[in-house]
Formats: sequence, structure tokens, C-alpha cells
Amino acid sequence: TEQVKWWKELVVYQVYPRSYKDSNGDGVGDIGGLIQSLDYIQSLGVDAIWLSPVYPSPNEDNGYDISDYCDIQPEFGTMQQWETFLAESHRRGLKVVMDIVVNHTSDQHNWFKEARKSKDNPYHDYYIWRTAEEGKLPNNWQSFFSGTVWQYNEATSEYYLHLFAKGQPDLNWENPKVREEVKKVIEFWAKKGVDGFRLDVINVISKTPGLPDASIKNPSDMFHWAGEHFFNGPKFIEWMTDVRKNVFDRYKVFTVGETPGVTPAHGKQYTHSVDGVVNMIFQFELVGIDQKPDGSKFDHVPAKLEDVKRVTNKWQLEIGRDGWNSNYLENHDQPRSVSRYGRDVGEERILSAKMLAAWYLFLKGTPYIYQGQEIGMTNVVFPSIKDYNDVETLNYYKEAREMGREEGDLMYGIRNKSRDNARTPMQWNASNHAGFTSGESSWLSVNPNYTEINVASAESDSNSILHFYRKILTLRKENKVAIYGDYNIIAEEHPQVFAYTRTSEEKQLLVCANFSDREAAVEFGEGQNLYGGAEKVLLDNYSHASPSQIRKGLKMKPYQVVVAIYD
Ligand code: TEU
Ligand code: CA
Repeated sequence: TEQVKWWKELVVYQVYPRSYKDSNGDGVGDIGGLIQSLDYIQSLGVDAIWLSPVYPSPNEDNGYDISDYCDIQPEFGTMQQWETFLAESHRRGLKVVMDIVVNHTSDQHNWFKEARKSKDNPYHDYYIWRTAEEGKLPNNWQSFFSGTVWQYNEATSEYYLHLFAKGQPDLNWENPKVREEVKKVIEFWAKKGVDGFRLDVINVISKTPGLPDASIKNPSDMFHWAGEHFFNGPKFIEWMTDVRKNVFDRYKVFTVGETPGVTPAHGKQYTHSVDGVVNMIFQFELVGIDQKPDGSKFDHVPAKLEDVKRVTNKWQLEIGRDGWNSNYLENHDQPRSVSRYGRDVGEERILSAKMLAAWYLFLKGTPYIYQGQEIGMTNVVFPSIKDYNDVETLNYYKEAREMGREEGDLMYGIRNKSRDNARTPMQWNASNHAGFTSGESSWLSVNPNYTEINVASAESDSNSILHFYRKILTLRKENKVAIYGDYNIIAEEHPQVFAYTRTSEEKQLLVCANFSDREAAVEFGEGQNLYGGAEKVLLDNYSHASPSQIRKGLKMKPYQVVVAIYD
């Protein structure tokens, strides 16, 4: 049976501090505002807070470009305030997960400032340099943020590699000194009592030796293209085993690796209970189903339930007993799930957000809830590209316009997929700027729908998405079958309904979610190994009397979700 582990039982809440709560009126979220919000976070029933980076950064990528790993970004507050945040979280029984971004630093980091001075500078080999013939680039790789991965450095007449923004030079993990520095950084935070680490884009640290050209299959889609030479590279396991053995294993911490470009086989290997390197990973297959096959994520097409089923089912089944999944619908890089997989207007926003919540929170694996997801925050419709902040979005727009792409077509993709959809300020109440800041403005405009979608109105509405999340998290805590039970899909072919069971020796959960805006009749034929025994409906997003005898099948209303338990 499944090994019992504390981090398998966690529900993690992600905070993007810049957008969460501003406590000093400068329009930028900060640690003071986060401390003020801890009672609210605790009230959700979550067990841990994953904090996006709060270290000093020039904010080319809003903190994922770090210029000092062992200090706090002044606009967020001080180290003293961070220590208070940690103590106040622990006092409330909340664990703290820090974001470790060590595939690259900021170009403002001292290491890089030194490295770029000269070829024989002791820090030069902390990064990846290449010379190239006049007018040629060292290779044909494209950055995740558009354009070449090579940036010229006058002082040494070389190019440096950056898989992300120009200001995010990749660290050279082949250099043992870099690996030592990384272990020191993680240990600095582990010693402070941090309970977990989220490892940013960790499976790109090992590149194919020689950095050869990529065979261009699909030039516009970075993920499925040049990744052949940096996703899951040859030394990844060796280097991360060293970090795990010499740091993670020596502290009571858990780890989640952010790993784009992985298959379930990688997932199983990386999270293996004996010789894995992290406890769980974020996979990107489910967030890759709604784009044109020969396009990038901005070439948006609506997600299809058959793909949600195919991908989810595969990951649930193939990670196996020795591995472990994380399950997420949103984060600071993804659009809002009710806009992406449900409907984000009117009554259907409430129904579909609740359906999505129950559907994913009862899957097997550690679930992550992103700030605002619990109140059904939606994508934002900004009038113009000038309203956007995200470097990925702005670089994409610029490059696509230069290539002659049509404005309307681009804005459709950006409105559906820009990371800024997740970064508009948290909507606390219906007062000015949604109660996010007492200042005149915020660094990114508040979604105008904050007047109806906000925490305060959700708290006072017993039928709100917020209360539904709280109920689900309570049910997860009360029913261990939701953590450790085996997953099986049922009625797999149904075109509107995703139904699955979670089964342990003594209990069975049945989760039945209608992903469509139409009524759906679903039958659970024989041989679905459905338990007999007493049936108890635990959850239903339609308030009237729930159906009974669900095990045989049921007639579902649009976006209805029903959860029953059998023992
Ligand atoms: O994201 C890595 C990553 O793959 C995403 O940027 C993804 O490419 C895109 O955003 C969605 O298609 C991590 C961080 O989560 C992201 O915020 C950083 O921008 C990036 O690494 C670089 O640190
Ligand atoms: Ca502030």
C-alpha cells in the first residue's frame, strides 16, 4: 500500500506576494500585508504557504531574477519581517515553502557582475559563455521569452546563455563551485526553519554537452522544440541527488520540482520514494492541451474534456505507488482556471468553479491552490498591450508583431494565456483597488470585476466558492481515502462527465463532475468495481436534495459535481 508521508497530506496555498496585500500604500504587495492575511489563509484549511520569490531582484521577471539569494527584497520588507512571517505562520500551524530559483540568477547578481568582467575572473565559469563567428550565434535555441538564448557581452567578446529573459543568465551547473553555492543557499533557508522548497524550472539545469543546434520541428513552441537539449539533461539526476543527499535529507523539508517537458516516466523517476530527487513535481502536460499543435501557448484553442481526461488519467495511473503527483489548476504562470476550463460569467462561474475545485482536489496527489482561485477570480480583459506587465507576454507581443502577426489575433491569445491573468491584485473587498492597497494605484491594474468577486462578499454568502473550498478541504482531512486511496476512472468515454473513484480497503469515494454547460446522464455499468454498502453524499454544488443511489449513475445538471462515499 501507499507509504504514509506528512507531505502527501498537505494542501498548499501559493502566494505571489507582489499581488497579495499591500501594507504601506505603495501599490505593491509586501510581507507586512501577507502577515495581516495569515488568519484568512489559515481559515481556508490549508496546511502550507508557498511564497513566490521575496529575495532582492531588479524585477525583470518579478523576482524570478534574483540578485541576492540570502536577503529580502526591500520593497517587500526586511529579513526581520520575514522571520515574523515564518513565526506567525508556524504559530498558526502553517508550514512555509520557499521558492528556489537556481537555474539562473539575475544579471545584477554579484556573481554575474564579476563573471562578465573578464574571462579569467574567478566567477566567469559560474555562467555559460560561447564565442561565435561574426554575425553567427553559438546555436539556434530560442528563449522561453522569445528571441535567441544568446546575449553578447562586450567586455569579453562572448555570448552568455539565458533560457529565459536577457537578465536571467543561466548558471553553469557543470562547475562544482556553482553546485556548492546552490547547496549553501538552500541550507541558509533550511536552517531558518523553512518546511519546504519549490524548485524553479529545475529540470533544465543540465544541457546537452556542446550545446548543439536543435532540430527545429516547431519553431514557435519553445516547450516542445529546443527542449531536446535542456529538458531532463544527462547530469540532472546526479546533481540533484547530491543536493537531496547533502541538504534536503538533512532537514525535515519536502520538495516540489517545477519540471516543464516531463512525461509520467520522468515523474516516476524524479519522485521515486527511494532514489528520487524530489518528493513531487509540477507537470505541464495538462496546461499544454489548449494550444494549436504547431503553435505556442498564445495560439489558444479551448481545452477539450477528452484531453483533460487523457492527460489526468495518465498521470494519476502512471506515477505509480512509488511516485507522487502534485495537482494544480492555477499558479502565477497560468491563466485563471474558471476562465480556462469553466465559464467565468454569472451563475455558471460559481457552479463551474466549484465543479473544478471538487474534481481536482479529490485527485491523488498533493494539491496546490493559487491565491484568488478560492473565490473564483477570473482572467482580466485589458484593453491594450500597454496594460500588461509580464516579460513573457511583452516579448511575445513584440516579436510576433515584428513577424507581422495581426493585433486582434495576438490580443486574443494574450487575453487567454498571459501570466498577468494570475497576477492582478487579490480581490479582498469592494472598496477602492479591491482593498489590495490604500494607495492611489497598484503595480498592475485590479480586475474591474472586483466589485462582485472578492473575499468579503464570499465570506457573507453561504453559497460562495470560498465556503465550498473550505468544505472540500475539511472532507479531505476527514477521509484519508482521499489522500491514499487508489484512483480509477469510470465512465471513461462519457463526452461531458469526468468520473473517478478513490478506493481503500474500507472506503470508496466517487467523484462525478459534469464539465459541460448542458445536462448529462451518466450510467456506471457493471464491472466498475463500485463498492456496495451505505452511500453518503458528501458534496453537491446544487443545493437542492442530492440524487441518491449514485453508484448506478445519475442525471447531472450543467457543471454539477457530486461526491459520495461508500463504506
Ligand atoms: O517558470 C518556468 C516556465 O516554464 C514558465 O515560465 C513557462 O514557460 C511559462 O511561464 C508558461 O508557459 C518558472 C517560473 O514559474 C516563472 O514565473 C519564471 O518566469 C521562470 O521559471 C523563470 O524563472
Ligand atoms: Ca507595499
